[in-house]
Amino acid sequence: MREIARVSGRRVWDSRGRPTVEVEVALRDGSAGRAIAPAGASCGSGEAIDLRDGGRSFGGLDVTRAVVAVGTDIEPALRGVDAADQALVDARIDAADGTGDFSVLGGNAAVAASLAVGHAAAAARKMPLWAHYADIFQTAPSIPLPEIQIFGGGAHAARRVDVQDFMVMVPGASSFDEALAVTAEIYRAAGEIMSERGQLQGVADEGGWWPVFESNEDALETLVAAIERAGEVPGERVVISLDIAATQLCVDGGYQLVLEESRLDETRFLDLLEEWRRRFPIAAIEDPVSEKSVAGMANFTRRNPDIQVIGDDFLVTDARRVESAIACGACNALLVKVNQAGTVSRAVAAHKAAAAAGWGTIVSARSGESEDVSIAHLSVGLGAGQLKVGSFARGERTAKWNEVLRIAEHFGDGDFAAGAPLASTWWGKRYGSGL
Ligand code: 2PG
Ligand code: MG
Repeated sequence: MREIARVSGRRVWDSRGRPTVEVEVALRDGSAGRAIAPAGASCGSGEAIDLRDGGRSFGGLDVTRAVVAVGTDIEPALRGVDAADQALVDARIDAADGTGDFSVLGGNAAVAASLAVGHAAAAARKMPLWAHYADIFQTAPSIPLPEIQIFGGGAHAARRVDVQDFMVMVPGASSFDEALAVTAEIYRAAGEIMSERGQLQGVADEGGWWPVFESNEDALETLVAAIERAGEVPGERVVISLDIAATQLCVDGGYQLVLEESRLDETRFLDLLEEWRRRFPIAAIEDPVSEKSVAGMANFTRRNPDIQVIGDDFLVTDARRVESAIACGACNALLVKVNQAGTVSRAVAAHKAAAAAGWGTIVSARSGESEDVSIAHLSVGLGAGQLKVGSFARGERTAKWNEVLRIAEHFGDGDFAAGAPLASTWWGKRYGSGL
């Protein structure tokens, strides 16, 4: 019996130098596990509450209340529970909070505890976390296609450009290692181009180059140039993916583009995105409209059935929102962020709801991260086809890519998702059956 004996919390630090919650779980058999809560900057309003102290310390972002809740509420709720019973563990955490949005315990305390229990259970079972997850959630593990940021923008770069993530995917790669290697060349080429133009100014929150551009199109043109300089033909092995994070741009129902000094209504904004996808080899767009605009999301998905339309702030890793989006044809892929949901079980429920409808799922990190690699294991264990953890620099990002490289050694090349998640997109139709 892998009974939980002790659950303790501590304050640690994230990649933005902000406080966050770490939870450590010890089992009666001596096994232990720990996990660290991540934190977003561009958050959906329906996310589990990231509990902060307020006041003056650390800009109000201290986590004393959440850390205390681990000892006063979460430990008593979990003591004696079988750590391998993640559903019961998460139900107990849910009940201890009692609000549904984790505003009492803090989603940060809840998610760190939920993940830490999985690590402890996997240790007790003497198996890797990904294998433990695949077993308890009855999923088929696989190695995901990475989605990697080259330029950071939006809320991660002081709104220097409007679009938040300019990313690439290498669906034409034959292994995870090859996908990373191709991306490394593109990342390097992009840095060289910025340097030659005198525009190299370090990196944004997730390790992508700081976006010194004249316009959003300038960023896209530079990305295409970097792909070419890396010796690739844009749109063949390599495609572009954008996270618009449009909720952040939305003011009074219109979309404000800072560099272009324009304000567009939703129809004209969607026209602009469609113009970009005609000009550039874009295979996926995340949050193209505000989280409030169900009609806009359904409209964009209907008009662009041949790209991935991914819901992040729009769906907040909530199975019920996924079900209603499926019913009205909004989105065709789900971003899975465990801390948006608050527990692993809730995140897995959202993943399963999406996968059952034939949607792709992308397990994702947050802009505030740490050395914690739980989501690398979750993406493999669930067989989610894609993984997004930011860019190719900074240790909190490479920790996750490197962990998947290690895990992939237990798999064959045939277990790499490669372009399969993009099968229904224009890329899949053009190249999917074999490059
Ligand atoms: C997103 C994430 C990661 P944040 O919007 O998808 O890029 O950002 O963690 O700030 O919400
Ligand atoms: Mg997003």
